[in-house]
Amino acid sequence: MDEDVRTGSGSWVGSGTASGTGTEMGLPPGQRWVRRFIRYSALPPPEVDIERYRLRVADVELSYGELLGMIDFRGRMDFHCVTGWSVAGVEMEGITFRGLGRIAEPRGRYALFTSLEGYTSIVPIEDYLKGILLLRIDGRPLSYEEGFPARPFFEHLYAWKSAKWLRSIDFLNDYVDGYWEARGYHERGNVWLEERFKGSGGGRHLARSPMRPEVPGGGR
Ligand SMILES: Nc1nc2c(c(=O)[nH]1)N[C@H]1C(S)=C(S)[C@@H](COP(=O)(O)O)O[C@H]1N2
Ligand SMILES: [Mo]
Repeated sequence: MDEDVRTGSGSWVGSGTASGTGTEMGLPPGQRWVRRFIRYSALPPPEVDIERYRLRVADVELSYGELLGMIDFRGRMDFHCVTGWSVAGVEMEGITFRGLGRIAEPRGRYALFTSLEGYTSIVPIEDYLKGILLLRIDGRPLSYEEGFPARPFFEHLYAWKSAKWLRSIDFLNDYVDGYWEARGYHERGNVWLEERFKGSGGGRHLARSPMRPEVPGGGR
């Protein structure tokens, strides 16, 4: 696997229909494969009213139906949590951020993601352009626990960047911390470069408990 692909600049983005890489990518340093996701929610999960839902991308608002109509990516990708667990070859469908750029052009140096309940994450714009707006997993819509209706996803970045229950995307010239970045995690979070914590030194994982099974509103 060449270095280009490992840093996430594989050819799948932009071609619209390209394939994900699944386990061919191998396991990034310091990770271990697990079979099941651990569902996290750092903040109390939100209510989701899909009829009223609009994703705001800069100054463009898109309904869930409009988003589904824009899907241009389907493939398998690996999912890596910074705490060390990875899930291989998840079948994902969504909208490439390159494709979405035709409707809401990315400007600035960073993309900031804000979730319905207030969780945030941030990625540099070069990384943004390698990702997708994830809408479907395993051939069906995201479940509520998976962040329905939408979340960004970047195979080459740790999964805390993948903000569930996404409400908006803003393009910024100046860096701001998201939820975990404010707690010491890295500005970019590349899994192949092990960008777990800010600075080179280290840092420690903070406790995060799995999402409680009972969820308010029940989604949908
Ligand atoms: N809104 C929201 N999104 C979030 C989080 C969160 O706490 N709230 N946790 C992040 C972290 S640390 C990980 S590893 C993944 C976990 O995704 P999962 O809950 O679908 O397994 O979601 C990310 N997105
Ligand atoms: Mo995570």
